[in-house]
Amino acid sequence: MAANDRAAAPGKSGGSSRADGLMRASLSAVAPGTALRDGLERVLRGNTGGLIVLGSDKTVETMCTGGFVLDVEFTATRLRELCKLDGALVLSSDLSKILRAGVQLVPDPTIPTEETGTRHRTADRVSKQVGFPVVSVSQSMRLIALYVDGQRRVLEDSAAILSRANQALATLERYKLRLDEVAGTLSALEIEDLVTVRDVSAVSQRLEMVRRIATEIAEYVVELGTDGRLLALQLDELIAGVEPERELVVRDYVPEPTAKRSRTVEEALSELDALTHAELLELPTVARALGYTGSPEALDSAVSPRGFRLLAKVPRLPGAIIDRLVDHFGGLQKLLAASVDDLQTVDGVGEARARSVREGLSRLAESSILE
Ligand code: 3AT
Ligand code: 3AT
Ligand code: MN
Repeated sequence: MAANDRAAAPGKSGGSSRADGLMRASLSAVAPGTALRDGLERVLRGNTGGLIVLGSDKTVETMCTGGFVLDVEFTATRLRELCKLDGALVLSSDLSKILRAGVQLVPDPTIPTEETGTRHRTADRVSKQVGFPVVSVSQSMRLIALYVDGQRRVLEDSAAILSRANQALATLERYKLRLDEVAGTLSALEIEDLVTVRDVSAVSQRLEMVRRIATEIAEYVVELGTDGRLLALQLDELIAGVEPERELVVRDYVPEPTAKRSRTVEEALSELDALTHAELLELPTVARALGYTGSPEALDSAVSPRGFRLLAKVPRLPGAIIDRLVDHFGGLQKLLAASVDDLQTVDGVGEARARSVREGLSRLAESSILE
């Protein structure tokens, strides 16, 4: 079912398509803590069943026969009462009003549906035809399902989602520890100018893994509504800085364009994003996504960072200045060797800032010594 679909497709972190966005918005609209979810739970407990269209336009109106027009403010208790009627409910698109109750919906019968039972076949067809989400509360199976553009998701209770989310959170914690390790090693190697493609690929790989499991947890957070608040806090704390770091690594190491291969930072980032789960586990594949040759021997070739990532660790240094520093010195080693006077030759770097860059880099160098 829904949960298994998600677990079975860990490869793509994506979630960028329009349908996914609508599903996420719909899950959020029926998440615990919303009046709509409260109403749906009441219908479920009341055991009457229900069919609710979450939005209205011309197409929905032409699909409605019978029943009556209400146009009253939405409340959970009204939803429950009106679901006692035979037929469906139509809500306004902002979900603030109940527009119609007791209507028979007549969607295009040629729209294919795999569902059985008239309520569920109708829910599926209407959601495909009008593009609004449709919710069914099944009387016989006692569950709430959300139909969005051909996808069906059963709403689970928070305890079940939380137990999966907590498992994912434990995985995230382990991934994050490992990421911190390899990122620390990379910093130390950068200071000594001993970085290989392998080290960079390992950090990119770990950043990507952390990011993917975080995306999965973010989906649970949406689904959990108010029951996911604590989870959201834990997630935010664990992934603070991961997204910028991912880009900084690429900016540090994406190879200079040559005749044979050239890759922009954006291309490298989207190639990393596009790797399947299995591909992500192979360092040569990750190296290729970054723009390197990616043969096993090439993994051991030396590379030097431009310095974006370490400069970003210097407190209160604006991005524009970082760009200019990297541009001027052309690499981390030159930056590490630059004196306060050298640093001041860069536009926008006065004496105070030059000192703070100098001190910041020295401190990083001291704290990053390899164990
Ligand atoms: P359910 O959730 O449907 O079980 P409800 O609170 O929605 O309960 P209903 O309007 O469905 O209540 O009414 C169910 C029956 O309860 C109908 C009637 O036989 C009895 N009932 C409700 N109110 C009264 C009352 N004031 N006096 C006597 N019987 C009542
Ligand atoms: P249950 O799992 O039994 O709740 P179902 O898909 O088996 O759902 P049924 O054929 O048992 O559906 O119908 C149950 C109710 O669903 C009957 C009616 O109130 C509502 N319903 C079914 N089709 C429509 C429709 N086209 N428009 C409005 N309401 C409908
Ligand atoms: Mn039935």
